[in-house]
Amino acid sequence: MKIPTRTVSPVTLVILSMILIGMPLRGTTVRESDENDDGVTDQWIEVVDETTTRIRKDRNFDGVADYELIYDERARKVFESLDFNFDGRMDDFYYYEQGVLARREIDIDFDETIDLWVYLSEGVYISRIERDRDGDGKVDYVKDYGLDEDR
Ligand SMILES: [Ca+2]
Ligand SMILES: [Ca+2]
Ligand SMILES: [Ca+2]
Ligand SMILES: [Ca+2]
Repeated sequence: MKIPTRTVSPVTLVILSMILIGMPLRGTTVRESDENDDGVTDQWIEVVDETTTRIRKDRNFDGVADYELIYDERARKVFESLDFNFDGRMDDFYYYEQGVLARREIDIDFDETIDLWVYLSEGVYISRIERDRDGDGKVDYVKDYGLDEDR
């Protein structure tokens, strides 16, 4: 639970605390929609808290969400994930810092363990690649890219 403190006076803060203590925690609000009008929900927008909103989508309309996006109060991406092969399990993950893509993690063989980590600078330049080539969950190959190189 976060209370904005920058512009809040002490009195307001006390009142806010009383309200928060006195009220049961409200559940998250989920807004559902049916983008392809087939009668089955395929998009969920969930306000998790003041700083976090989560969108989930069912891109192939099989009833199972296969895309997730989390963004912050300034509409900057925080996290994104994708079920590339539509088996119901996410396998492609995007981690953002200040809204800029910093790292991507991919489960190449869809066995629910990450095989490839890609680190980016400025959101586009690959700075480092890590691989787990034998599938034991541990990195066994690392490639660092010089900052002067294009890729
Ligand atoms: Ca639908
Ligand atoms: Ca789906
Ligand atoms: Ca998958
Ligand atoms: Ca894997």
